[in-house]
Amino acid sequence: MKCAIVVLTLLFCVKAQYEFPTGFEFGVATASYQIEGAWNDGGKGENIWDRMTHERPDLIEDGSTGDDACRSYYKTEEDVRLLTDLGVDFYRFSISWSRILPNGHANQINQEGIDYYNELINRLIAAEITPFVTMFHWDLPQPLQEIGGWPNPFVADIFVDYANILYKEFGDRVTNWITFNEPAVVCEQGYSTAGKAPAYTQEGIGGYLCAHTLLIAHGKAYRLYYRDYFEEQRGRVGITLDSWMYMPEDEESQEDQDAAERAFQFFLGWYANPIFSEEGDYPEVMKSRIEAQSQEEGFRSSRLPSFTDEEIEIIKGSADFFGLNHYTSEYCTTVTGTEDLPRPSHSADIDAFCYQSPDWESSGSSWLKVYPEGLRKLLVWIKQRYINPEIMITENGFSDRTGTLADCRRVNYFNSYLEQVLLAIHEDEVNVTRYAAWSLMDNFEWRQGYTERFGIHYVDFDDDDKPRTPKMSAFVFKNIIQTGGIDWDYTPEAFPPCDWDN
Ligand code: GBH
Repeated sequence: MKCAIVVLTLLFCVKAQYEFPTGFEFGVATASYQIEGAWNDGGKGENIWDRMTHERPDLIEDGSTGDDACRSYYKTEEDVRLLTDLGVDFYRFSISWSRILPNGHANQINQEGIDYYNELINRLIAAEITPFVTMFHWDLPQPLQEIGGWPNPFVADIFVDYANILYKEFGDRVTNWITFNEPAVVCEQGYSTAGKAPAYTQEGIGGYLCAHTLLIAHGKAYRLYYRDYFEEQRGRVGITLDSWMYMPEDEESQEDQDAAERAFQFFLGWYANPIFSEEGDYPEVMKSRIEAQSQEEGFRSSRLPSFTDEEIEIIKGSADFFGLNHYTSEYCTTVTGTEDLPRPSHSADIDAFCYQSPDWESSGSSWLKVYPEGLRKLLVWIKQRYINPEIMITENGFSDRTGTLADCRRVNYFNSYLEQVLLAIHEDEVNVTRYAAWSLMDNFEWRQGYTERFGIHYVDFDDDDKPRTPKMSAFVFKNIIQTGGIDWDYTPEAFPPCDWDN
């Protein structure tokens, strides 16, 4: 017993010595469709999530929509007050394309939409909170879906026109831009597996076409900023990629190492290699495997489109920082029964079987299991593969289905994951400069509707006014921001202490 106490104290000392470096910034994140509501107010046009939730309620766990969500469209003052109370350095939110350009095209600008974001941005600046703006967090204008959405290559320039308007209207005050949130989800789930709107099921084809347009759109939007705006606005433009940590099931096995590597390359490398690697373009393993599979399947050419040399150059190096969303991890091994996987498909192309350890703590989301060490390993992986980029963690968080205010499990999640960030910074010298908790408040969790809650503020969705209440995690996060370190013993007033043994 004595030994255990000594060990615990030692552990505590080791943990307690690290602090976030001066200049490290904390924030919280949200996305337009998940919080704004006002789906048809203020001149906004229809987007693909409006369409899907209205026409296919069966695809949403509780049959709900984002029509009202958290009503943030009407609550800029209140939301900025929550942010001020937290003491965050920045607020990561997204702009609804259909609110700015109701039909998706730049020929018709909706002034009311511009006014709304101006109000939000100005309030943030008055509160000394940096606006960190995502241009696209999944809510494509419906008229652009009707011309095919992202698999249509013409959508790239239509996006660049939209980006141009955002730089022009907001760039005098917004100097932190993220073009896309999680392209792998947009493309693979949107166009191949129906996990997100528009819920197409063109497996092995749709996702690759979508990604191709999206990468070109990103590269061009980045170049436009440096051509026309940087000199005056002096901002930064990046992209947010999502990744799990993929680990070999058996560390000694070459086959398992290769399986984890393929999973990495087909999810993260798909976007990171063209943008952040020395050579640019899709990862070799994607090019060769998809080519071979396509041939076997009788396609006339690879299902993975190829970039021109000029496109490779436009995309290569087109990010001033690496935005990273991370929640969970997986072990990978080789698939023996590839015959069972649909052909063609992204998963058959990968040919790896990845799964989560049953020992990891579960959450309110089927896919989210707690493995904090995965974040540190992933940060090191990114540092080594992509020339040590500046990494901003743009999302990390934990869900439950209860909405409890005494959310000790969420507090544990933040403390443990942030501890791993500290280790990555101090022991592995990973250049992490920002951390955003997902999310400022409970919100519309896509196909899970309002059943899964990620907020550090509770939202009462049964009340028409959607009131927000801080959970314990909000106070703990505030304390981390204030002190620059993690304190496991910190118990905010009015909450019972958490029992970390349970
Ligand atoms: C983020 O995606 C999103 O950016 C954010 O909008 C969202 O609210 C938040 O996470 C919480 O989910 O159901 O097994 O097919 C995180 C990455 C990718 C995780 C899709 C869930 C679905 C897995 N997400 N994934 S599954």
